[in-house]
Amino acid sequence: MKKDTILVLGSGGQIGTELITALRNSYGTSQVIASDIKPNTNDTGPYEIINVLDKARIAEVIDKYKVTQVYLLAAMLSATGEKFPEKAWELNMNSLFYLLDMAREKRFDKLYWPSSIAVFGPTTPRIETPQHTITEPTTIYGISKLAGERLCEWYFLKHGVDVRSIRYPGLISYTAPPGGGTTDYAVDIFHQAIKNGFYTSFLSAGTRLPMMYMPDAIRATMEIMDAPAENIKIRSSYNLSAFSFTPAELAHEIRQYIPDFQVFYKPDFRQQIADSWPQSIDDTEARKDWGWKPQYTLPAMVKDMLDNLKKQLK
Ligand code: AKB
Repeated sequence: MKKDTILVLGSGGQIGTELITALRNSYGTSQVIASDIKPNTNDTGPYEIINVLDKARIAEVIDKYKVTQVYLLAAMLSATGEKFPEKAWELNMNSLFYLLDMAREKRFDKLYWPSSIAVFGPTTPRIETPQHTITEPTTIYGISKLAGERLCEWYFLKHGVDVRSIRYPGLISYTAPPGGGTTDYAVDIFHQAIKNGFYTSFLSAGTRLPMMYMPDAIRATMEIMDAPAENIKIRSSYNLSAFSFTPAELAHEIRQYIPDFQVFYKPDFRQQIADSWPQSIDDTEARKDWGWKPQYTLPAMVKDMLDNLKKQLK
Protein backbone atom coordinates (compact mmCIF):
# COMPACT_ATOMS: atom_id res chain seq x y z
CA MET A 1 0.00 0.00 0.00
CA LYS A 2 1.19 3.51 -0.82
CA LYS A 3 1.58 6.11 1.95
CA ASP A 4 -0.24 9.50 1.97
CA THR A 5 -3.58 10.62 3.32
CA ILE A 6 -5.91 11.89 0.65
CA LEU A 7 -8.95 14.17 0.74
CA VAL A 8 -11.29 14.10 -2.25
CA LEU A 9 -13.59 17.14 -2.40
CA GLY A 10 -16.69 16.50 -4.52
CA SER A 11 -16.37 12.71 -4.23
CA GLY A 12 -20.03 12.10 -5.11
CA GLY A 13 -19.68 13.31 -8.70
CA GLN A 14 -18.95 11.48 -11.94
CA ILE A 15 -15.15 11.42 -11.49
CA GLY A 16 -15.13 11.27 -7.68
CA THR A 17 -17.24 8.12 -7.43
CA GLU A 18 -14.71 6.07 -9.41
CA LEU A 19 -11.61 7.88 -8.19
CA ILE A 20 -12.45 7.09 -4.55
CA THR A 21 -12.55 3.34 -5.31
CA ALA A 22 -9.29 3.46 -7.26
CA LEU A 23 -7.50 5.53 -4.61
CA ARG A 24 -8.72 3.28 -1.79
CA ASN A 25 -7.42 0.23 -3.69
CA SER A 26 -3.99 1.87 -3.86
CA TYR A 27 -3.75 3.66 -0.52
CA GLY A 28 -6.13 1.74 1.75
CA THR A 29 -9.69 2.70 2.69
CA SER A 30 -8.81 4.55 5.88
CA GLN A 31 -6.27 6.75 4.04
CA VAL A 32 -8.78 8.22 1.58
CA ILE A 33 -11.38 10.64 2.93
CA ALA A 34 -14.39 11.12 0.71
CA SER A 35 -16.34 14.37 1.02
CA ASP A 36 -19.23 16.14 -0.60
CA ILE A 37 -21.84 18.73 0.26
CA LYS A 38 -24.47 16.08 1.10
CA PRO A 39 -24.40 13.06 3.44
CA ASN A 40 -23.53 9.74 1.78
CA THR A 41 -24.65 6.69 3.71
CA ASN A 42 -23.31 4.29 1.03
CA ASP A 43 -19.68 5.32 1.51
CA THR A 44 -17.66 2.51 3.05
CA GLY A 45 -14.73 4.59 4.36
CA PRO A 46 -14.10 7.91 6.12
CA TYR A 47 -16.61 10.50 4.90
CA GLU A 48 -16.99 14.21 5.74
CA ILE A 49 -19.66 16.68 4.69
CA ILE A 50 -17.82 19.68 3.22
CA ASN A 51 -19.04 22.69 1.28
CA VAL A 52 -15.97 23.70 -0.76
CA LEU A 53 -16.89 27.36 -0.26
CA ASP A 54 -16.33 26.93 3.48
CA LYS A 55 -12.58 27.47 3.82
CA ALA A 56 -12.49 26.94 7.58
CA ARG A 57 -14.27 23.59 7.28
CA ILE A 58 -11.84 22.38 4.57
CA ALA A 59 -8.90 23.38 6.78
CA GLU A 60 -10.46 21.62 9.79
CA VAL A 61 -10.77 18.31 7.90
CA ILE A 62 -7.26 18.61 6.41
CA ASP A 63 -5.83 19.12 9.90
CA LYS A 64 -8.00 16.45 11.52
CA TYR A 65 -6.72 13.67 9.21
CA LYS A 66 -3.25 15.18 8.55
CA VAL A 67 -4.06 15.16 4.86
CA THR A 68 -1.09 15.19 2.44
CA GLN A 69 -2.91 15.27 -0.94
CA VAL A 70 -6.15 16.98 -1.99
CA TYR A 71 -8.23 16.33 -5.11
CA LEU A 72 -10.59 19.26 -5.71
CA LEU A 73 -13.31 17.85 -7.96
CA ALA A 74 -16.32 19.99 -7.00
CA ALA A 75 -17.27 22.26 -9.91
CA MET A 76 -20.17 23.55 -11.98
CA LEU A 77 -19.89 22.30 -15.59
CA SER A 78 -20.44 24.08 -18.90
CA ALA A 79 -24.20 23.79 -19.50
CA THR A 80 -25.31 24.51 -15.92
CA GLY A 81 -22.70 27.27 -15.67
CA GLU A 82 -24.37 29.19 -18.49
CA LYS A 83 -27.62 29.21 -16.47
CA PHE A 84 -26.01 30.20 -13.17
CA PRO A 85 -22.90 32.22 -14.14
CA GLU A 86 -22.34 33.88 -10.75
CA LYS A 87 -22.65 30.64 -8.83
CA ALA A 88 -20.40 28.86 -11.34
CA TRP A 89 -17.72 31.52 -11.00
CA GLU A 90 -17.92 31.55 -7.20
CA LEU A 91 -17.83 27.77 -6.87
CA ASN A 92 -15.15 27.11 -9.49
CA MET A 93 -12.81 29.97 -8.54
CA ASN A 94 -13.14 30.43 -4.78
CA SER A 95 -12.69 26.76 -3.97
CA LEU A 96 -9.49 26.68 -6.04
CA PHE A 97 -8.18 29.87 -4.41
CA TYR A 98 -8.76 28.38 -0.94
CA LEU A 99 -6.96 25.15 -1.75
CA LEU A 100 -4.01 26.83 -3.50
CA ASP A 101 -3.62 29.12 -0.51
CA MET A 102 -3.72 26.22 1.94
CA ALA A 103 -1.09 24.42 -0.17
CA ARG A 104 1.04 27.58 -0.09
CA GLU A 105 0.72 27.60 3.72
CA LYS A 106 2.01 23.97 3.58
CA ARG A 107 -1.15 22.58 5.16
CA PHE A 108 -0.77 19.68 2.69
CA ASP A 109 1.76 18.70 -0.01
CA LYS A 110 0.05 18.15 -3.35
CA LEU A 111 -3.11 19.40 -5.09
CA TYR A 112 -5.01 17.90 -8.03
CA TRP A 113 -7.41 20.17 -9.88
CA PRO A 114 -9.23 19.25 -13.10
CA SER A 115 -9.34 21.57 -16.08
CA SER A 116 -11.19 20.91 -19.33
CA ILE A 117 -11.21 21.22 -23.12
CA ALA A 118 -13.60 24.10 -22.30
CA VAL A 119 -10.55 26.40 -21.95
CA PHE A 120 -10.52 26.46 -25.77
CA GLY A 121 -12.88 28.57 -27.83
CA PRO A 122 -14.02 29.36 -31.36
CA THR A 123 -10.66 30.94 -32.32
CA THR A 124 -8.65 27.85 -31.26
CA PRO A 125 -7.43 25.48 -34.01
CA ARG A 126 -10.01 22.68 -33.73
CA ILE A 127 -8.17 19.66 -35.11
CA GLU A 128 -5.36 18.15 -33.00
CA THR A 129 -5.53 21.24 -30.78
CA PRO A 130 -1.99 21.87 -29.48
CA GLN A 131 -1.05 22.25 -25.81
CA HIS A 132 -0.05 25.88 -26.26
CA THR A 133 -2.50 27.72 -28.50
CA ILE A 134 -5.20 30.40 -28.56
CA THR A 135 -7.48 30.09 -25.52
CA GLU A 136 -10.49 32.40 -25.81
CA PRO A 137 -13.33 30.42 -24.18
CA THR A 138 -16.90 31.68 -24.53
CA THR A 139 -18.54 29.86 -21.59
CA ILE A 140 -18.35 30.87 -17.93
CA TYR A 141 -17.13 27.36 -17.15
CA GLY A 142 -14.35 27.67 -19.74
CA ILE A 143 -13.39 31.14 -18.51
CA SER A 144 -13.22 29.84 -14.92
CA LYS A 145 -11.09 26.87 -15.99
CA LEU A 146 -8.71 29.11 -17.94
CA ALA A 147 -8.39 31.52 -15.00
CA GLY A 148 -7.87 28.48 -12.75
CA GLU A 149 -5.06 27.19 -14.96
CA ARG A 150 -3.32 30.57 -14.78
CA LEU A 151 -3.72 30.60 -10.99
CA CYS A 152 -2.27 27.10 -10.65
CA GLU A 153 0.79 28.07 -12.67
CA TRP A 154 1.19 31.30 -10.69
CA TYR A 155 1.09 29.48 -7.36
CA PHE A 156 3.66 27.00 -8.67
CA LEU A 157 6.01 29.69 -10.01
CA LYS A 158 5.69 32.13 -7.09
CA HIS A 159 5.21 29.76 -4.18
CA GLY A 160 6.38 26.32 -5.35
CA VAL A 161 2.91 24.80 -4.86
CA ASP A 162 2.87 21.25 -6.23
CA VAL A 163 -0.36 21.46 -8.22
CA ARG A 164 -1.14 19.12 -11.10
CA SER A 165 -3.93 19.24 -13.64
CA ILE A 166 -5.44 17.65 -16.75
CA ARG A 167 -7.73 19.18 -19.37
CA TYR A 168 -10.35 16.44 -19.46
CA PRO A 169 -12.32 15.80 -22.62
CA GLY A 170 -15.93 14.55 -22.27
CA LEU A 171 -15.93 11.63 -19.82
CA ILE A 172 -18.03 8.49 -20.29
CA SER A 173 -18.88 6.21 -17.37
CA TYR A 174 -21.59 3.86 -16.12
CA THR A 175 -21.33 4.34 -12.34
CA ALA A 176 -22.36 7.94 -11.61
CA PRO A 177 -24.14 10.24 -14.09
CA PRO A 178 -22.40 13.41 -15.29
CA GLY A 179 -23.91 16.65 -14.02
CA GLY A 180 -24.66 19.53 -16.33
CA GLY A 181 -22.05 19.26 -19.08
CA THR A 182 -22.21 19.63 -22.87
CA THR A 183 -20.77 16.14 -23.38
CA ASP A 184 -23.40 14.47 -21.12
CA TYR A 185 -25.28 13.13 -24.17
CA ALA A 186 -22.53 10.53 -24.64
CA VAL A 187 -23.54 8.90 -21.34
CA ASP A 188 -27.31 9.36 -21.50
CA ILE A 189 -27.46 7.80 -24.99
CA PHE A 190 -26.40 4.41 -23.54
CA HIS A 191 -29.11 4.46 -20.83
CA GLN A 192 -31.82 5.38 -23.33
CA ALA A 193 -30.60 2.85 -25.91
CA ILE A 194 -30.98 0.02 -23.39
CA LYS A 195 -34.20 1.27 -21.74
CA ASN A 196 -36.17 2.66 -24.70
CA GLY A 197 -34.35 1.82 -27.93
CA PHE A 198 -34.22 5.45 -28.99
CA TYR A 199 -32.55 8.72 -27.98
CA THR A 200 -33.07 12.40 -28.76
CA SER A 201 -29.68 14.08 -28.97
CA PHE A 202 -29.24 17.73 -27.95
CA LEU A 203 -26.19 17.93 -30.26
CA SER A 204 -26.42 17.56 -34.04
CA ALA A 205 -25.46 14.29 -35.78
CA GLY A 206 -22.08 15.55 -36.98
CA THR A 207 -20.81 17.31 -33.82
CA ARG A 208 -17.37 15.82 -33.23
CA LEU A 209 -15.91 16.16 -29.71
CA PRO A 210 -12.93 14.65 -27.87
CA MET A 211 -14.02 11.98 -25.36
CA MET A 212 -12.51 9.46 -22.94
CA TYR A 213 -13.67 6.37 -21.07
CA MET A 214 -13.58 6.83 -17.29
CA PRO A 215 -11.08 4.02 -16.51
CA ASP A 216 -8.54 5.85 -18.69
CA ALA A 217 -9.35 9.20 -17.04
CA ILE A 218 -8.92 7.73 -13.55
CA ARG A 219 -5.63 6.10 -14.52
CA ALA A 220 -4.38 9.39 -16.02
CA THR A 221 -5.36 11.26 -12.85
CA MET A 222 -3.49 8.85 -10.61
CA GLU A 223 -0.49 8.68 -12.96
CA ILE A 224 0.00 12.44 -13.09
CA MET A 225 -0.24 12.59 -9.29
CA ASP A 226 2.27 9.73 -8.91
CA ALA A 227 4.83 11.16 -11.37
CA PRO A 228 8.04 12.69 -9.94
CA ALA A 229 7.59 16.46 -9.49
CA GLU A 230 10.41 17.23 -11.94
CA ASN A 231 8.54 15.41 -14.74
CA ILE A 232 5.55 17.73 -14.44
CA LYS A 233 6.77 20.48 -16.72
CA ILE A 234 3.34 22.04 -17.29
CA ARG A 235 1.82 23.51 -14.14
CA SER A 236 -1.25 25.03 -15.77
CA SER A 237 -2.93 21.90 -17.20
CA TYR A 238 -2.09 19.08 -19.64
CA ASN A 239 -3.96 18.30 -22.86
CA LEU A 240 -5.20 14.69 -22.74
CA SER A 241 -6.72 12.64 -25.53
CA ALA A 242 -8.24 9.22 -26.18
CA PHE A 243 -10.71 9.31 -29.11
CA SER A 244 -13.24 11.62 -30.82
CA PHE A 245 -16.66 10.85 -32.25
CA THR A 246 -19.95 12.40 -33.35
CA PRO A 247 -23.40 11.40 -32.01
CA ALA A 248 -24.04 9.61 -35.34
CA GLU A 249 -20.80 7.61 -35.06
CA LEU A 250 -21.57 6.68 -31.45
CA ALA A 251 -25.07 5.56 -32.44
CA HIS A 252 -23.54 3.43 -35.22
CA GLU A 253 -21.30 1.67 -32.67
CA ILE A 254 -24.23 1.10 -30.28
CA ARG A 255 -26.19 -0.46 -33.20
CA GLN A 256 -23.58 -3.25 -33.35
CA TYR A 257 -25.26 -4.49 -30.13
CA ILE A 258 -28.75 -2.93 -30.35
CA PRO A 259 -29.51 -3.06 -34.11
CA ASP A 260 -32.87 -1.23 -33.94
CA PHE A 261 -31.52 1.72 -31.93
CA GLN A 262 -32.79 5.03 -33.31
CA VAL A 263 -31.47 8.56 -32.73
CA PHE A 264 -33.34 11.82 -33.30
CA TYR A 265 -31.60 15.19 -33.33
CA LYS A 266 -32.91 18.26 -31.56
CA PRO A 267 -29.97 20.60 -30.90
CA ASP A 268 -30.42 23.11 -28.06
CA PHE A 269 -28.21 25.83 -26.49
CA ARG A 270 -25.48 23.26 -25.86
CA GLN A 271 -24.84 23.01 -29.63
CA GLN A 272 -23.21 26.44 -29.60
CA ILE A 273 -20.94 25.41 -26.73
CA ALA A 274 -19.93 22.19 -28.51
CA ASP A 275 -19.26 24.13 -31.72
CA SER A 276 -16.77 26.32 -29.86
CA TRP A 277 -14.70 23.35 -28.62
CA PRO A 278 -11.97 21.32 -30.37
CA GLN A 279 -12.74 18.19 -32.38
CA SER A 280 -9.52 16.44 -31.39
CA ILE A 281 -6.63 17.07 -29.02
CA ASP A 282 -2.84 16.76 -29.33
CA ASP A 283 -1.58 15.30 -26.04
CA THR A 284 2.12 14.91 -26.98
CA GLU A 285 3.30 16.74 -23.84
CA ALA A 286 1.45 14.41 -21.43
CA ARG A 287 2.81 11.38 -23.29
CA LYS A 288 6.36 12.78 -23.18
CA ASP A 289 6.42 14.14 -19.61
CA TRP A 290 4.63 11.46 -17.60
CA GLY A 291 4.06 8.59 -19.99
CA TRP A 292 0.34 9.01 -20.70
CA LYS A 293 -1.21 6.48 -23.12
CA PRO A 294 -4.95 5.74 -23.45
CA GLN A 295 -6.10 2.11 -23.45
CA TYR A 296 -9.73 2.28 -24.58
CA THR A 297 -10.78 2.75 -28.21
CA LEU A 298 -14.32 3.81 -29.15
CA PRO A 299 -15.50 0.22 -29.91
CA ALA A 300 -13.93 -1.14 -26.69
CA MET A 301 -15.59 1.62 -24.64
CA VAL A 302 -19.02 1.00 -26.23
CA LYS A 303 -18.85 -2.76 -25.55
CA ASP A 304 -17.79 -2.24 -21.93
CA MET A 305 -20.44 0.45 -21.29
CA LEU A 306 -23.25 -1.72 -22.67
CA ASP A 307 -22.10 -4.88 -20.84
CA ASN A 308 -21.94 -3.05 -17.50
CA LEU A 309 -25.11 -1.00 -17.90
CA LYS A 310 -27.13 -4.05 -18.95
CA LYS A 311 -25.95 -5.86 -15.79
CA GLN A 312 -26.79 -2.81 -13.67
CA LEU A 313 -30.23 -2.25 -15.18
CA LYS A 314 -31.17 -5.91 -14.63
C1 AKB B 1 -18.65 19.56 -19.94
O1 AKB B 1 -19.24 19.11 -20.93
O2 AKB B 1 -18.91 20.67 -19.44
C2 AKB B 1 -17.55 18.75 -19.33
C3 AKB B 1 -16.21 19.13 -19.85
C4 AKB B 1 -15.83 18.82 -21.24
O3 AKB B 1 -15.43 19.69 -19.12
N1 AKB B 1 -17.78 17.35 -19.55
